[in-house]
Amino acid sequence: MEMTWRWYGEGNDSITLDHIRQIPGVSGIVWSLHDKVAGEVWEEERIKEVVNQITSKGFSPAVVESVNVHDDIKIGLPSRDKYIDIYIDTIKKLSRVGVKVICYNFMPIFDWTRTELYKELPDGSNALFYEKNVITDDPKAMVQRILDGAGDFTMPGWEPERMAKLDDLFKSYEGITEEKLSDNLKYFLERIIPVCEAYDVKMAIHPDDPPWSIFGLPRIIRSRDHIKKFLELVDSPYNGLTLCSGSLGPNLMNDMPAIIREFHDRIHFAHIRNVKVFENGDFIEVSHRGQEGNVDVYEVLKAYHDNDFKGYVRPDHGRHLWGEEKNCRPGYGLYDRALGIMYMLGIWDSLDKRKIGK
Ligand code: DNO
Repeated sequence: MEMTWRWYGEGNDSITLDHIRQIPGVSGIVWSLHDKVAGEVWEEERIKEVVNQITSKGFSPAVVESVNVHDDIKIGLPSRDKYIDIYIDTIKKLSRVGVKVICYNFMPIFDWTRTELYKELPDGSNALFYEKNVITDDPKAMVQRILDGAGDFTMPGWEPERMAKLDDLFKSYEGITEEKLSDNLKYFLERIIPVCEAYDVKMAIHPDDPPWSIFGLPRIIRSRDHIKKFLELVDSPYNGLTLCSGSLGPNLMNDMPAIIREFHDRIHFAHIRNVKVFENGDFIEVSHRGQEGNVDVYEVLKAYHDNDFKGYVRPDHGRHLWGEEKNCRPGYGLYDRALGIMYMLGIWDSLDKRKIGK
């Protein structure tokens, strides 16, 4: 596996590339042009500028997270073709600078959703929390909560300009069932995957987070069966997965190691995160150590290791430690993600040694 770190870019992240260089084992930076909204053109100079920053510090720029998909593509409007053309243009440009994997999602309107960004844990740290009862029929109250909580940082998928048009967005999704959303995803994939094959860029869809429908919106990547159906929409290795243990994990029916063993050859990017699920279905993000939550991170890594996984991995969200929440993106502090890397590499190294009989 190739260990990576998600970095939001110069001036847009409290963590610098020099900080990241000091975390053992990180070979790649997961990046994006974070000011681009879905459907916007990515200019070559902007791409090169960020790639040069990354490579000048000795990192690989092979993974982009995300190139966001315009709502018109998800809804299936006639204007989708124009946005798919722009997406294809971006795939080609990214291929030319050495990008191998593009992470994206196909969640209507919202990206990942939490009800509290800084919920205190018993040890005094705090983390992202999801309280089922807070998700009511009123998405606007939810949006306000998230935007207030995020402070100066814009959360991916929760950009204030998009959120201002919430009523229109909800209206345009009326009548979009799971089946229609899946057809629209197929349409998108049928156009882009041949380009990905020609340009050697693998697409890696991110699962729905949380793995159930919210505000009545359809969600189609949230279980083993959904993944199987998704991979069959276009049966090419270039149509693959970002397998996120923390997104699928809150549904305890999702057996992560089993999903990895079944689909490992289509997983191009692994997000590894642990969540603790409470009896009432609420959940909180906890440290990567398996015992602290419901995701058995050892078994997750073993499933990858047994299958000789060569893809990219990143510690997904972490808790906020030692007061860093005052100055970091929610879920994207330095310390807990670095600790998570050391835990994961510790497991991986010992699995390596065992394999060669040491
Ligand atoms: C959460 C991330 C997601 C992910 C998108 C992919 O922190 O894992 O926001 O980047 O869903 O498009």
